Amino acid sequence: MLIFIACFIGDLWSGSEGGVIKVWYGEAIEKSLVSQREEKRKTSFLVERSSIDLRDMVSDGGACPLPAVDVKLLLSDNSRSKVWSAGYLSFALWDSRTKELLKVFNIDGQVDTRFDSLSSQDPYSYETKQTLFSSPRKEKARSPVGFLQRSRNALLGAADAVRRVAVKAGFGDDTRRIEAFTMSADGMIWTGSANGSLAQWDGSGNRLREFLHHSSSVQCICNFGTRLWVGYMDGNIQLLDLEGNLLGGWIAHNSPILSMAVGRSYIFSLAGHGGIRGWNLSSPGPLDSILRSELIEKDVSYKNFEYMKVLVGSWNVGQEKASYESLRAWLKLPTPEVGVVVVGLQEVDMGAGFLAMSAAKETVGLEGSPNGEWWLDVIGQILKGHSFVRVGSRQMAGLIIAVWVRINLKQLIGDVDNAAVACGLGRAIGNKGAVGLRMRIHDRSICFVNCHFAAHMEAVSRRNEDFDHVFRSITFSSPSNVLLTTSVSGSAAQPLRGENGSRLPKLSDTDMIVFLGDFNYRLSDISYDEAMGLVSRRCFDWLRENDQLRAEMRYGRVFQGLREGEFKFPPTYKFDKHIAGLSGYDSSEKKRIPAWCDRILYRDSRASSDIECSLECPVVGSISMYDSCMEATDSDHKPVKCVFNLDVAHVDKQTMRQKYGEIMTSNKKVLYLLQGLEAFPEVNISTNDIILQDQNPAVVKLQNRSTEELACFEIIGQTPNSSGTPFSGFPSWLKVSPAVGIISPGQSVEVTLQHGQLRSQDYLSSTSGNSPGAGQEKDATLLVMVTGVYSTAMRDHKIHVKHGSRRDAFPSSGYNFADRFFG
Ligand SMILES: *[C@@H]1O[C@H](CO)[C@@H](O)[C@H](O)[C@H]1NC(C)=O
Ligand SMILES: *[C@@H]1O[C@H](CO)[C@@H](O)[C@H](O)[C@H]1NC(C)=O
Ligand SMILES: *[C@@H]1O[C@H](CO)[C@@H](O)[C@H](O)[C@H]1NC(C)=O
Ligand SMILES: *[C@@H]1O[C@H](CO)[C@@H](O)[C@H](O)[C@H]1NC(C)=O
Ligand SMILES: *[C@@H]1O[C@H](CO)[C@@H](O)[C@H](O)[C@H]1NC(C)=O
Ligand SMILES: CC(=O)N[C@H]1CO[C@H](CO)[C@@H](O)[C@@H]1O
Repeated sequence: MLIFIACFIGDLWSGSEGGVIKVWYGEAIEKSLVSQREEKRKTSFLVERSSIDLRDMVSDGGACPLPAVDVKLLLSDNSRSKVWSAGYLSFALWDSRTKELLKVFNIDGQVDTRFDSLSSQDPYSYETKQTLFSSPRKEKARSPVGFLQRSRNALLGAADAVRRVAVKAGFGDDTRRIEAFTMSADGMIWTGSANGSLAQWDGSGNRLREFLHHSSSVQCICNFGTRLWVGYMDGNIQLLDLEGNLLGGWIAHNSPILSMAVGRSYIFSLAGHGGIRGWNLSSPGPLDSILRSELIEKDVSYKNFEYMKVLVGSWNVGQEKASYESLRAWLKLPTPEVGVVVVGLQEVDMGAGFLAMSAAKETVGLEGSPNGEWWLDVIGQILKGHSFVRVGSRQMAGLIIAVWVRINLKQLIGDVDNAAVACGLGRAIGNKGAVGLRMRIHDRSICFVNCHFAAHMEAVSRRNEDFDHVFRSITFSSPSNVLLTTSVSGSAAQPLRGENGSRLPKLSDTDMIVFLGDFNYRLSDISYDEAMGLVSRRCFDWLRENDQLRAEMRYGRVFQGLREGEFKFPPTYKFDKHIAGLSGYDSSEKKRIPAWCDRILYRDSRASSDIECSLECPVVGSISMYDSCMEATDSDHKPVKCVFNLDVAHVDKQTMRQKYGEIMTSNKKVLYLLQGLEAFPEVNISTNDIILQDQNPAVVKLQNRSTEELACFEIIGQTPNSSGTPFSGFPSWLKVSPAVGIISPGQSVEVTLQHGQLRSQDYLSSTSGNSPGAGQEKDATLLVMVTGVYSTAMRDHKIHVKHGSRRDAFPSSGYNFADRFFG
């Protein structure tokens, strides 16, 4: 069974694999719940027997008008006495009283008759099911043979399951497929598909309009009042009015929104990772902006700052393994205030064979290599002495990035996520490219990207392109949830977030980015001898004038918006190995001109350098050290390091909640608005007593006496108090239309009540004495439930309905169940 619902007249409908739809009769269930203990067995048997297989009923000698696809969605339309069932690309519409199939149609609203051919494409046969589910049970005996047999069966079963998934995917991966279903307060039906589109249908299955507001798959749709909330696969929620206009949207979770429900003045969302958040029903709305500005005014009371130092190091290790002394010299902590250490290495592993292998590994999501592990281990050893722990790492081919944090800061840091971008051959091989780590410090996201760009003096534009490619295409596995974590309870934080819809997980979203690595920019317009001359006289300032990177950045061609600290260290490339000091520069025939290949650049949340750290500009970094490490002679590059002073503004959530509460209860403008939201729409009912004769309709007029508020109404049956059962509130002999709706201020709605067809041959009446049969007088109590649009606070009005009849005039229709069960 994939879904079941309680239809308004108390029947249970269920949808299962392969297009099976069953109905369990409400009367039978009700009887089984109230009957005496001795009768329990009999009555539950009756429930079982009362279920009918609708697929069976509508099949005619093997030909079935219903597609054999899993029935994943069911919806009961009280007003029109209909049930919708949906699966994959098709819908079926049923009469909920007679269980007649009214219509089968596809997602375009076209009545389609080609379903039989579709279903035969699914080769997952009954036979396969048998082997999958029954054979392991037979192997209960725990003999060694049994074990082998079981393992074999398990393997075969797994293979089957994989095949089945593959087949299903091939069959069911159409992104137009239906994923969600709801009926809105105005009686319209809304569906959402995997391609992100939403469609509005009328009650008879005519497709009216289509909307596309987001490209992620719709997972659930929820309606309350005049608004629709749509939950998407990527964790976004969007808010629409009943005309389909987008009112707002936000990232609600960093995993799919599985379900939403309304309770009191909140809408709650359930995410795939199990988290639940509540969002105020009235938001977005005018209250938000007032709360936002009021809260910002009080920010001194809840604003806090975290200060720490971050050491970032980069080294092209040239496929060597460094000595302990080199590493110590490079990663020496200048002060105990350093709380985070980020290390990026290039050329940890190279060689064609290794690159091909790592490219293959990338495609199946594996990473790391023995050399990579060695580096992480030795650096970890050194940092462990200062109580650092590693919180994340990523390797792609020769590139590694890893982050260690001091143990006492670990609680501030989370959501570590990684990414990799290949820039080598065909942008597929990782000999050049980038690996990144993103993490949250307090509520802010900080991202470190270790890059290795194209080599060679003349490849400047290629390097610029590499940067561009990395910046644009780097994607982390989960969406940036920075703004999320500022949430106090959803409601409080919502005013602090941008109101506008989806935010793509792009690098530009992060509060701080640090690019480190071997960018490979060289010195241009200078000869080897000139350069060596300047180096030996330590005239690095002069040499810097020839630096390609600085020139390209001045022209705005690369690292746009990023800054670099002043540096006084000698060029870090290219050295003969194991020769100390400035005399170590390339002495080979190639005479490569020294260059500052290895650099560290950054951007924080400031637009300009004179802005102070605040909640609006929450991350401010400044450089306290930028240097190379001449002591390390293991590679042809020298390592570099940069120490940042980092200020992170964050919110003391407890205090902020308190301030929020104070504003909510004392601010005049807020109170005035709240009063408006809470005002309850008064609805008058023209009559509380209705007597129906035969098939003659009676009309009840609902009138909205409020001058401002919309009123939503829904008519349900009152559950008999004495029986205490959840079923059979709504009389099956009564048609009420419309049973849901919205009344504008000052307007009224006429609801028609009519004696409808009795459900097909009330077979239970023969076994129950008090069930009103045909021709007898019947009565029922209906509840007209009225709510506003911003709160679930509800008022109900009772209507008593009596029906008398002069003739026995109930046409029988549908299937004769009495014959089926008792005949
Ligand atoms: C998305 O799916 C709907 C049906 O669910 C379909 O009408 C629409 O054309 C599809 N849109 C795209 C872009 O495929
Ligand atoms: C949500 O909004 C309602 C008004 O619709 C208000 O009464 C309630 O206090 C709000 N709750 C929170 C937590 O903001
Ligand atoms: C937000 O949406 C409004 C209305 O659609 C639009 O005018 C505004 O420019 C948007 N703001 C941003 C930051 O996208
Ligand atoms: C609506 O109900 C109120 C209070 O019950 C009553 O005073 C008023 O006359 C009613 N108005 C109409 C039009 O029924
Ligand atoms: C059910 O009936 C009892 C007594 O008849 C009454 O006290 C109680 O309020 C009723 N409950 C409901 C939900 O109407
Ligand atoms: C019955 C009743 O009071 N109806 C009111 C509904 O609202 C309109 C406009 O606000 C009033 O004019 C009606 O009197």
